[in-house]
Amino acid sequence: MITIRKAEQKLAFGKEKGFIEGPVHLGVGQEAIAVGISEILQMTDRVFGAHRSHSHILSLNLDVYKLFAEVLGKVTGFSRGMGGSMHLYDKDSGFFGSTPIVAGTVSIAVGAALAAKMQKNKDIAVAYIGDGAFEEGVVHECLNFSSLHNLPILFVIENNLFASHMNISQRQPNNKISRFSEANEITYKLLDGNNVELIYKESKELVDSMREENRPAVIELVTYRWYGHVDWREDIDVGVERSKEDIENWKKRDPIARLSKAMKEMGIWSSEKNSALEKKINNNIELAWLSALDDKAPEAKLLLNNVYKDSE
Ligand SMILES: Cc1ncc(C[n+]2csc(CCOP(=O)(O)OP(=O)(O)O)c2C)c(N)n1
Ligand SMILES: [Mg+2]
Repeated sequence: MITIRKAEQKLAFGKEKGFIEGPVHLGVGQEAIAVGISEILQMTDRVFGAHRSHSHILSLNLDVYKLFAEVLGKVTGFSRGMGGSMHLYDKDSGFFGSTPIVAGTVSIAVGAALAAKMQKNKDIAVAYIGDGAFEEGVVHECLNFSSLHNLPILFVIENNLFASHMNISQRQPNNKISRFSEANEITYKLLDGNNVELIYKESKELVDSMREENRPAVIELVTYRWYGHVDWREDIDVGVERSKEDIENWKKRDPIARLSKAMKEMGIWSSEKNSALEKKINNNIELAWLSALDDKAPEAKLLLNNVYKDSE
């Protein structure tokens, strides 16, 4: 969680200082979700994300250098520098892709779950879905289809209460999104999205039974992003329901500080160990950033490669 946070904070810096060309959607404050979920996955599971997916890919493959290179448009990146922050892909670790089209990967995740069921290998698909993405019609078709056809797919709702600059109270009559799973007779859990231990335990229970029974499940995790919708700004000036006070209150529920405190109370962690770990991570992040900055961009003539299946 600390590595993911510091990597995203480095991207915030890189964007603000003009090193990064494309937009970066940061999930600082939401790290517990992907980390808690990824901990229970096996390498052959099929995970799909969207525009805010740095934590999704890093929690499967903590290669910060490859993420930095990708976001900086370098050939050494996860998608060879051709995707940027919103088109991340790392098949070897099970990250089957992200795209900026809101809810654009959810039906593909359902297809991956159908394939897993046909292959009978007990793999599952995971679709990360924002509270805004959940308002897309295709998600409801996906819930329906996966329930009817008994598909092993975990719909992970990252409910950070915002879709771009609009609070959920301006978009929905009720802020509990998991209520839609009842309509499709899908098991669901509604949890504190800033408690990594809880997320791990509760989703493990769901996933263990999904692997056996080929059923979908929904897990809704309530959280908050510290930055605004995109890049490094806080958005308190554009968000109708987002104030400095809200951000400060949510920072008190910081998933990393909470875990650290709980571990200290159990006697298995200390301030000294924490500082040493942070120092080591800071060094790694700095090295990864500097080497990615030094790397080359892909050659222009490669631009159309990979557009069609058989192109070189
Ligand atoms: C189909 C589509 N509609 C609209 C947009 C513009 N857009 C980008 S992100 C976003 C909000 C998504 O909110 P949510 O799913 O809650 O994810 P979050 O940004 O909170 O992580 C919107 C409307 C888009 N990229 N694609
Ligand atoms: Mg949201």
